[in-house]
Amino acid sequence: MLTRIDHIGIACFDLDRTVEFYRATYGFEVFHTEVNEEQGVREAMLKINETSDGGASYLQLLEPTREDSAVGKWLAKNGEGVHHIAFGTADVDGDSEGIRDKGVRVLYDEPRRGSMGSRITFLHPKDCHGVLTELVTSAPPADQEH
Ligand code: MC0
Repeated sequence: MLTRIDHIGIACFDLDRTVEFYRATYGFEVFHTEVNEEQGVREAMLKINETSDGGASYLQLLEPTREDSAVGKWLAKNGEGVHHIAFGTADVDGDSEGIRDKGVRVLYDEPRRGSMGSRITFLHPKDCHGVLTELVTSAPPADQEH
C-alpha cells in the first residue's frame, strides 16, 4: 500500500546553488547528501515533514553526474524542474508487482538502491499520464544511511 509522498525529485544544473535557493527562500535545510553512481546523480534530501506511517516526505534535488544519465538527458531536453514523484510503501516488491499486473511498465525487474539505503523502482512516465513515478521502501530508521 502506498502511504505517503516519499519525495518529489527536482532536476537542477547546480546542486549547491539550488540547495541555497531552498534554504534562503523557504528555510529548508539539507538532511542528507549522496552520490548515486548507478543513477548518475548527486543529490540532496531536504526533509519537509514526518508522516504518520513513521516515514517522512522530502524534496530531492538532483544534479546529474554525467550527460547520458536519466536526469542529464531530461535536463538537456526540458531544463530545470520537477523530474519525478515518489510514493512511499512498506513493500516495494509487492506493490510494484501489483502495479505491473495492471499493465503499467515497471522499469526494474528487482528494486535497486535509492537514497539513504532505500529500495526503489520506477514506473514508465508514458503509462502514468506523463509523470515519472518512483516507489520507495525506506531502510529501517536504524539502518538509514544519513
Ligand atoms: C523521460 N520522459 C519523461 C521523463 N523522462 N516524461 C516525464 N518525466 C520524466 N522524468 C519521456 C520523454 O520526454 C520521452 O517522451 C520518453 O519519456 C522517452 O524518453 P527519453 O528521453 O527517450 O529517455 P529514455 O526512454 O532513454 O528514458 C526514459 C526513462 C528513464 C523514464 C525510461 O529516464 C529512466 O529509466 N528513469 C528512471 C531512473 C531515473 O530517472 N533516475 C534518476 C533519478 P517523448 O514524447 O519525447 O517520446 S534517481 C533517484 O531518484 C534515486 C537516487 C532516489 O530517488 O533515491
